[in-house]
This record gives sequence, C-alpha cells and structure tokens, in this order.
Amino acid sequence: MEAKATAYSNIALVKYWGKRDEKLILPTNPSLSMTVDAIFTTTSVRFDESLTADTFTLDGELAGADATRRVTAALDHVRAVAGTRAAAVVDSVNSGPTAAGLASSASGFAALATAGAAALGLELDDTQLSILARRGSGSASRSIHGGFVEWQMGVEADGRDSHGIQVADEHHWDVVMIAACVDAGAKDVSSRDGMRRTVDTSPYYQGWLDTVEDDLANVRRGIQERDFELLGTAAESNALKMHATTLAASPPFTYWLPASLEIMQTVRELRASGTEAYFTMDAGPHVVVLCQPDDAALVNARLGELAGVTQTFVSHPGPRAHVTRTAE
Ligand code: 2P0
Repeated sequence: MEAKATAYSNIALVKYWGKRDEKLILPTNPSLSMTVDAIFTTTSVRFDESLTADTFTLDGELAGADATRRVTAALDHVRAVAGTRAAAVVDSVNSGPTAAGLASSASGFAALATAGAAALGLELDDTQLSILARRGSGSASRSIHGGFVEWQMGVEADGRDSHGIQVADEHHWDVVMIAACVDAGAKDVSSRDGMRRTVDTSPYYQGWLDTVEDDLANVRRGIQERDFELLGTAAESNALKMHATTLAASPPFTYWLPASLEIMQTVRELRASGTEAYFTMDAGPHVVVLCQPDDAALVNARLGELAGVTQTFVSHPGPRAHVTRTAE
C-alpha cells in the first residue's frame, strides 16, 4: 500500500496553451517537450484504510488546503481505477530548481500518478499512466516518458486518446537546456488562469492554433534529423507566439520581466556572434536557453554574467518516471 516514485520535469518546445475540456484537462493543441534531468520530484504515497483524509507534505512542510485539494483530486482518479476509497499520506520533495519556480507541476503530478498507481498494485501501461498524470496537470502527461515526448491532443470526448508518446528516447540526441532564473516574486496570473483567459478573450488565439501544427512538424523533424537550427528556430518562434497571445487578452497580461528580455537579447547576440542558441519561455519570467553540448559552458557563463539572472540550471534529456520503492 506504499510506493515511492521519481519523475522528471519537462520543457515544451511546442507549448500546451489552452484547454478544450477543463475538467478532463484536454488541450486545444498538441505539444512536444524534452524531459529534463536536472528538475525532478520524488513522491511517496501510502494508502491507509484507517485515515479519513489525504495529507500532503511538500518539501517538508504540510501543504495548504488548495494544494492538498489538487492532490486529492488527482489521487481520486487513481483510487477510481483501483476501486478503493482509502486516504493517503503523500510526501513530495522537489529538486532544488523547482523551488525556484520552474515547471514543478509536470514532475509533481507525474510522480504522484506513478507512485499512487504502484502503491495500489495497479499494473498500468504508459498510456494509462500518462492519462492519470494528465488529470492532475496537463504537462505531467509528458513526464511519464523520457527523452522527447509529444502529447497527442486526441479527439475523443472522454480523453482516452489524449496522452504522451515518446518521439525519441533520452539517448537519441544530447540537446542542452539551460534554465536562466530571474527574480520572480509571486506570479500574478497562474498558467491555468492565463491559458483560460487567452482562449476566452485573445483575438490572437486563433493565430496560435493556425500555426501550431507547422511548428510541431518542424520540431518533430528537427529531433528526428538532429537538426539543431530547425529545432531551435521552430521552438523559439512557437514560444514567442504563445506569449503574444497573452498581450492581446482581456485584461492583457505578460509573463515577461525586464530580465527576461535581457536574456532573450543575449541569446540573439550569441547567435549573431556564431554560437547556436535559442530560447523558450513558459508561463513565468524565467527563460530556458537551448544549445548544443560543446557550447554549454560558454552559454552558461554568459547567462551567469547577467545582472538579472539569479541562477542557472543545466539539463540534458532526462529519463522516464519510475518507481523506486514499494512496500506492503
Ligand atoms: C507547457 N505550460 O507546454 C505549457 C507552456 C505553460 C506554458 O503546461 O492547468 O501546469 O495543470 O493543465 O500543465 C503549464 O500548464 O497546466 C504548461 P494545467 P500546466 O509546458
């Protein structure tokens, strides 16, 4: 009735931006990410028939009501598959960078689904696990797999065909992602609220949908052919389009801070001086820089010199989510 699992976060090269079903967490567009080895969550789940409610500890502290409700809702889907109502004690620890505000929901809900299913003795395939992870947080559907992963949006109303599939494993190609963290403060608009507001109000949202399939095809081909320029150009352009939709939302918003722009400009300067580097950004002010292994030290040093960069984390393609311990 107890299991522990580790799942690695992922950074999208083609972003998930918008839901067609909020309850089932079904996206309006397919997305494609790289699982990253430097950002991960380790979670243990212990089910106990004698408990009346779930408890959730995050990084050693008892979590608040909202976070605990989200964990309970995600575990409810695992409990439904197993046919149990036992409550659970959940203990989660994020690796250092996650505490800095980077993509923690992807690794968090992938680890929770993996540990929860193992604790209840469920033998699920990756598709079933990815769907369970998706119910917790959309991007978590991609963190079940290692390497390069596409979240196929699916067409079914019940979401049974909306899950991650591996495009290439973590040994296929060593793309380096350097997360350049900026001093963020509290986030004004969560990714969940931001994507909802954009879908509902941004006149640019249709433009996003109209071009995402082309971006996906280019990113997929870039990975398959190990064409870094194709991958980087398509990923950078996709991220800029996602962020452009927020400026036209009502009320308008942006995740960019002055330091984010400083990093983008530095990446452009690196490129102009002959170092192949590209950037992407999620629903926050941090910037993730893509480069190749031979350039990683130089790029990391340049980013570290910027006044607005508080820390950097260098990631390579990471492994799949996996169970590390089970006990009765
Ligand atoms: C992504 N993001 O593809 C995109 C890019 C943010 C920008 O996945 O509402 O935390 O839990 O499904 O997974 C962030 O969204 O949202 C995200 P929910 P999630 O990585």
